[in-house]
Amino acid sequence: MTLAYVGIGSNLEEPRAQVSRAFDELARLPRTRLASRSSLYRTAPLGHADQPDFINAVAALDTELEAGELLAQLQAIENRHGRRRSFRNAPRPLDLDLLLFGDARIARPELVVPHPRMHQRAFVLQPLLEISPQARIPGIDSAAACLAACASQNIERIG
Ligand code: A4P
Ligand code: MG
Repeated sequence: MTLAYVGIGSNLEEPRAQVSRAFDELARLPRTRLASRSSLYRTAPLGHADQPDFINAVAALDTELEAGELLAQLQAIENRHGRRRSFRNAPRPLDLDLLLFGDARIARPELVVPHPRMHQRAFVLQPLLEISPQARIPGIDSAAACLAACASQNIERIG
């Protein structure tokens, strides 16, 4: 059994509903239990700035899946939400990122864990810390220390 964390993001087509549905779908994954869900957060877009605000959240999963199997399940959920892969950081109805997979460090072409940008993103770190105050990012630092370095990013808890 592995404790994994998944980052959820949406900024198209009723983002709050997309994120709520994503939690329900994560809860139904095979050989997996949804251990906790963060609040929802409204966050300013990072990267490509000319797009709507995001709703972000983080889910904790207890899973017997391998990391690659879990990534495939996340991509299947994204596709069911009408995800079209256009350009990097494009607006999207649903983005699911595998943030942490136990204390694993993975560097495959299709899967990098810890997620390589999570430690720079308040929209990941704040919901992660809400459900896991002691979280550590293997090879980097505690999530709390990383969040302290992202203080300028605009993020609002909306419940
Ligand atoms: N991939 C590798 N590692 C992982 C991982 N740990 N989790 C590969 C998920 N996927 C991983 O992802 C591209 C490829 O990354 C996949 O084929 C997978 O094999 P994608 O989801 O198709 O493309 P993307 O999401 O556009 O790119 P990327 O690099 O995942 O973007 P990010 O870093 O996820 O950033 N601003 C706010 N406020 N909130 C957001 O949620 N999200 C982004 C997207 C930008 N700005 C944002 C937000
Ligand atoms: Mg992604």
